Amino acid sequence: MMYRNPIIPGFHPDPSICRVGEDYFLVTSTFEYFPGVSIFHSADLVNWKQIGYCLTRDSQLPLQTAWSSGGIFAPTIRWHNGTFYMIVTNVSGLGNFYVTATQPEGPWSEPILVTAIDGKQVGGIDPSLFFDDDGIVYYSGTAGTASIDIHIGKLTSELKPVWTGSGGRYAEAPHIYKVNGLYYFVFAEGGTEPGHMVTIARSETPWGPYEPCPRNPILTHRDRGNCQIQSTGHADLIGAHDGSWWAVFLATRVSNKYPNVHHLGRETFLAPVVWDAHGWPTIGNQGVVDVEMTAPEFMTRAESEQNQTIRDDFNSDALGLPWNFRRNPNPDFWSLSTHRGSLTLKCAPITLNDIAQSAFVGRRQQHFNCRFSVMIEFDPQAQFEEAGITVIMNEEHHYEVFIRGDGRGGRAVAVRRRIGDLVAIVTEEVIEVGNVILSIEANTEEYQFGYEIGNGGRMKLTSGSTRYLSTEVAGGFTGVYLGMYATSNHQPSTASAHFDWAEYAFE
Ligand code: 6LW
Repeated sequence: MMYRNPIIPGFHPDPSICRVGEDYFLVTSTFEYFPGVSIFHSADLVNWKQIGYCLTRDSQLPLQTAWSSGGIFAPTIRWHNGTFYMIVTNVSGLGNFYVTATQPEGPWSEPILVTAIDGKQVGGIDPSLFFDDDGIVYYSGTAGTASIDIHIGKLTSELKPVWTGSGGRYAEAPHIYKVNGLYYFVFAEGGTEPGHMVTIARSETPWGPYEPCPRNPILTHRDRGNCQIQSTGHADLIGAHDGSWWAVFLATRVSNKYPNVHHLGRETFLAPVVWDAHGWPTIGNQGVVDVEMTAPEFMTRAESEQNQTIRDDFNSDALGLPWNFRRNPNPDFWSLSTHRGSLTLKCAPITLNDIAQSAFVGRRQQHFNCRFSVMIEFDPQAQFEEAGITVIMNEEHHYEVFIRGDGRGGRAVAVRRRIGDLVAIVTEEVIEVGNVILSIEANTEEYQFGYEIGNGGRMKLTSGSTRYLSTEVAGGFTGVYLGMYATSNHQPSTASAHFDWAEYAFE
């Protein structure tokens, strides 16, 4: 059987994986989004289901002032003796820390900060843990490798650069494994852009000296300019329960029209790992991976995630797993109980342009071709009161279709594009009273904005290019989100918008 990459589409970078018997758990980075660190379960390495988040409380995830692409960088997940450990960096708050849980769905513990022997917190990013057979636990990160007292998070040796990589820039994402009695040290190098790669070295002790693999890099698409898959790197290896080996790693997908930019973020990919007679691993086809690859033998069903419509009627007391806030939610700005059966967002003074907790609830765009639509009830009294839906990469790069007061006692539907310091309302039409369906329809090249009111049928407004929301244009480490928002544009207001339902349909 074949499987398709990415195994987890949309903005899900820096994957890390662990196995408990025949169950697999995987975590990914979440940056400024709340809750933090998505956790997935799979029984076959191909079909993944999100089961929760590791960081769900403000005390675990201070992001109030996180800039876009700040916050939560690359996590590592490990399981040892009945306990899950998820170690990660919050570059906007807690630094390097870990949380533990006995059940992967949580609850996860309060953060345990990683401190050096001098008592200062350990710096750097990309922390990882390795549990050796002799009971010693090792911490590795961009600051180096040391042994750690895993009960209190304190290093018990000096941090050492045990292997510094094969010479590529940005040696990061270290992980240590023990395979057939040897210690293997995996790194990402080259930066997370198209020069990205995975390299490996081995040693008889965790401390080195490490001998680099003669075939480094063991995974890269840096010279594959025509490939739809770019920037492969940041891998974590896993020995499966049937003895086969696999790598999960991040990569991006580009389109024919825009081969040098990507906007869906860095996604999670899977490739087979084969160990050669000399004890060195090969990832994929000599370091190259495809969209379609041969599945693990224990995969029993093909993927089911095709042509689906995911609808949320907001009838439950809690937000569904796909929904996120930008930074910690402000409880005054959102509610599922004010207007039963709908998500209420208050016209908060904060706008999507501010590095602050706005009234926003959104989900990842995970597919090139998709449609995000909502039914909104909103009666603005003033022009500064607006609510609608947005496709957003960061504060400076987003498009929205929204309703606002028309300045003459009525209301209007409008489309705004913000691309860097160019901000423009590109279309605006007066609309009658009543519920409105707002929609953003995406293909690889553009977002088409539209609305529907009464029996008027679907009205097309203008469109916006996907290119200007790409990482290469907007910067950062995330991918675009589709979300609902409301704002009073820094004015005092008591208005609210009610979203009766939201739908994400994809091909
Ligand atoms: C992460 C680093 C990287 O910490 O990007 O691709 C950084 N690799 O290892 C943010 O995801």
